[in-house]
Amino acid sequence: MVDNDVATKTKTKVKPKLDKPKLYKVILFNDDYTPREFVIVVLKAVFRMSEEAGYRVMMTAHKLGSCVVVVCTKDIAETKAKEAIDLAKEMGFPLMFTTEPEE
Ligand code: TYC
Repeated sequence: MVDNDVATKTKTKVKPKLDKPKLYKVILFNDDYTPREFVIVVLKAVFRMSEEAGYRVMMTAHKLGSCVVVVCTKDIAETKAKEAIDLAKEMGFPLMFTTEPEE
């Protein structure tokens, strides 16, 4: 017998296509009562922003009425928005954040 019966196996790689997780925006809203400095404190503490980034986001909300703070997964967006609202509430400020799906 000739020894040429080399096995030729075809390996099929299974690569399941997972749906990309939908992304959500966290939106900051302006109000007439929360001090500017405190808005920056919240943005730095909850969203790990630098002073400069926090200032820019705060001023954008202040001038235009709202500003997107971050885009992330639904879970993280909802958790961060709640943390930020709670921190402001503790200090007696009506600072508001909401989440909404990105188009
Ligand atoms: N408008 C507030 C003030 O003049 C400051 C402020 C800025 C509040 C941005 C909320 O999202 C905000 N004290």
